[in-house]
Amino acid sequence: MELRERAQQILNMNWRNGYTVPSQKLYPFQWNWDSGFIAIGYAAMQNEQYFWQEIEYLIKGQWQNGFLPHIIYHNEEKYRDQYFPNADVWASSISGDAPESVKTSGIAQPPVLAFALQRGLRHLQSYDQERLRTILPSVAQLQSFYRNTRNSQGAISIYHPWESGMDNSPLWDFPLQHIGELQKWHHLRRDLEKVDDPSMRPTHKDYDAYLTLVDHLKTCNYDPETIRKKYPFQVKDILASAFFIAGEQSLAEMQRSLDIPTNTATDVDWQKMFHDPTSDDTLPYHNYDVCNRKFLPLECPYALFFLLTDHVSDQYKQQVNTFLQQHQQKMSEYPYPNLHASVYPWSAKFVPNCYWKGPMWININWTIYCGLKKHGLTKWSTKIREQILKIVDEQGFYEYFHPISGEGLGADNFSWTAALVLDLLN
Ligand code: 9WN
Repeated sequence: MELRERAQQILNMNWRNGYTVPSQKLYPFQWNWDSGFIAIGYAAMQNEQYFWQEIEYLIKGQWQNGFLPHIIYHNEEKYRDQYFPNADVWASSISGDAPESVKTSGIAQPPVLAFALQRGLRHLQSYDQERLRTILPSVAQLQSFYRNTRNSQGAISIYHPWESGMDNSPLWDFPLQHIGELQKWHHLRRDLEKVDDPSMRPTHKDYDAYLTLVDHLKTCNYDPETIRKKYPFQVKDILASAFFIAGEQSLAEMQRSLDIPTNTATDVDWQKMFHDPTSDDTLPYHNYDVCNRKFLPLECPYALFFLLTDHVSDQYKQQVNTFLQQHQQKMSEYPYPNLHASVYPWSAKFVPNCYWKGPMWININWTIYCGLKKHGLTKWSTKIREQILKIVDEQGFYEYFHPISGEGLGADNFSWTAALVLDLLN
């Protein structure tokens, strides 16, 4: 069967009458950034109904203050025992802003919605403008939430490793050492029963830290102002910032297309916000730990994400070019030398088969591809596109891939892998 048909079959299989689960076994609810990528896949299939519904179901979980949680627990009672943390752990109702109609988590994920919505619309041959008009205020509210509560001149702070989407990346090791005593929560985990090799998942200590942070957030009643003053994990994050800034642009363009006034941010200077003056890296842009006042360098593709944004300097583009040359050379003996690992094999922190500590993820590579293409760096974007299609064709629609052997790892029939393949084939 052709790649396109296999991808479509996976999305149809993971569709749950309004939204799509990331994978059948591991993740039984709707996840925020997964949904953005998945909606793009439906648009690339010209399935306009599923495209709109995926986004509308995501927005059902939006809080009154604009915040969009990372998990929307649709059909919560049916699946509550299959995933930890379940909705009760979050107790989102302690915030007066949480919706009553559906339970949600209390943290976010990279804000991909505005960018994904616009990319999806570009795939559709024609679309219902009134449906877009109805959805746009929620998207605008989400962007405003970030602009007003998480933002320092375009540098967006995240409050939890799960908010980054890259849960156990070594990026969070240092800030997690400074969150105080850990409570014991890991005995409640459900994920380890569902995977073949538990060593590929986060450790028990990671889970204790994740849930200890949830307790801290509940103590702040999920109130953005209280969190900003008292909460121990605050990191200015490049991926969240890049999607926020790109989202501002997407939102403004969609608003203009419908003659809606826009107030998106233009005073964004990410290059200043993330530049680490002590770094001699080819791309000297790193996440910044706000609580402990420290840059968090890691050999990983993070600094490439700014390509998603409109305003990049010629100097940055040259740095990117040099960085990609070096990357290709170092990867030359491996089967997919232009794909980016979540942590590069030459880093001391690299663990090839452990989740976000080494494996290659399709959404990360697709994001880099989009940025390279946007800025005309097509020599590189073409290679990434070809190798994403090749790895999925040869290894399957996995959640992540071993960067040295290419082997598919984690969940099979993974929704965003299928959706982003459809985007690339369009
Ligand atoms: C916690 C659903 C999500 C992705 C994340 C990925 C993983 C959850 C988990 O699965 O996280 O949110 O239980 O491990 O890290 O990026 O959105 O696919």
